[in-house]
Amino acid sequence: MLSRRSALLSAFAASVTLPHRSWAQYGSVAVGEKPETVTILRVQRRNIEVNGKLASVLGIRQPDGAQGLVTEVGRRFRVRVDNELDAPTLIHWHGLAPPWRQDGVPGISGPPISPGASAEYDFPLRFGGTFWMHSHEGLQEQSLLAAPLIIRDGRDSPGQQEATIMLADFSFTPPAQIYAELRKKRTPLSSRSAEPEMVNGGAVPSPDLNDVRYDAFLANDRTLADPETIRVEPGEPLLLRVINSSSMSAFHLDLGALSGALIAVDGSSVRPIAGQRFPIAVAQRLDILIKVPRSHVSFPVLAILEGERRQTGVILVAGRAPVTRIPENAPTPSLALTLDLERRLRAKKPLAKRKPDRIHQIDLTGDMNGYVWSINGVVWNKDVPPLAVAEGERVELVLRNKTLMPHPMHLHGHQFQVVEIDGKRFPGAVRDTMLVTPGSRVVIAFDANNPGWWAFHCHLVYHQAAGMFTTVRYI
Ligand SMILES: [Cu+2]
Repeated sequence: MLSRRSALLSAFAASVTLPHRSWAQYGSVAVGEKPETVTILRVQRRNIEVNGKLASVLGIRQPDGAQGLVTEVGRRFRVRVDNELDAPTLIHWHGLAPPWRQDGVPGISGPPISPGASAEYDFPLRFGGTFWMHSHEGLQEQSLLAAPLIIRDGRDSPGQQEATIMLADFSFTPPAQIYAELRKKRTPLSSRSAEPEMVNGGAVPSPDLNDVRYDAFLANDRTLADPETIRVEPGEPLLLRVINSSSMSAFHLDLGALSGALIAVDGSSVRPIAGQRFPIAVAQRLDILIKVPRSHVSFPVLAILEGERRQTGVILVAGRAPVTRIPENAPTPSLALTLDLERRLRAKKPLAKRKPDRIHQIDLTGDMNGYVWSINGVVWNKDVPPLAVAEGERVELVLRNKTLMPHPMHLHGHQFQVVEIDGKRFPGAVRDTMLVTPGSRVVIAFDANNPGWWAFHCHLVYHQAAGMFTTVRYI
């Protein structure tokens, strides 16, 4: 565990120098260039301990055990993914803007990687920030097939203290079984309250939040019964990179006695907002700058499940401070996530002011009854026509949530800006994943500058599997 932990924290990790070779699939290498440095990422099974029991999960590790990848802006993303599983897989680089064939979405960007096979990636990294990587194949994400992808840039100083916190939801029930239970017919609304059937990681009758009953919530693979403790330097600033890699769970990140400044969301800088609690929907990231107190203290950084008391987190330990046990339930249930903070966020580098050339109306539709989720009333299938865009256009997507559940919507291959919430126009955050709360109307804008065929979907893994998925295609 120790080596894995230090890997998560430090991780300018092992790269392997391969002999000069051609990159037939993804472009060529000029003759006389230095040998390529290729980072190998192995997709493999691994064991962790959850609630005192061994859990077999999946992961993405370098040969030295480092999870994921830390690299720098301006370098190329040169990676070989080795599939060491006994099933096909494909890894998506969440938040990056690669050529579309390297985006890692089976059936859209290309085929999955067969067991025992590899795939190669090579593209320039034009912007930095806190990103992540995860399987886009089936329900593998629920088996923790995800890892950090940190791209340092001019915002980072060489010796800065930083810690990455990966949040996840975990069940001992196999993902396919969780999904099958969700798909079973729901009972009518009127009789729901009388039936508290919350068994085996299966479905909870409530239609609004948290429709999977998880066995644990993890921060860097651990629960609060045995949390990760992170040593920090008293009196020094600390950058927290928080990644919500959960399949279904949104949290309130709680800094406890500390306060921090939110400086970036989804890797993109915002005008700093001071606070003690920040919402984080599925697939989103928060960069929070904390001033570590001068005294020798330990303090938890917690993530409280929305609408509930259950929580996870890590313990920051400044100097020689004892670590106190934090309960796995908060004293009071948290509220559902709202867009209150989102309305206050302002991009540091907004898109240029411009009228949209093209607007797509996108209704988020579906029903807990039968667990059917869709876009504009259509469950995703290969015959659904893509949302057309043309290179050079400013595109706006008008998202209206017609359901009772919040949906974190992720656009692949582009960074978009939040430009309107419930009729109020403002230059909001630049993101790659936007929460659309029940009943709300959100407008996001992007410049069509990355030709290809791209996924656009709800990032709740079972909603995506049930059909809340569509594509954007350049014409
Ligand atoms: Cu959804």
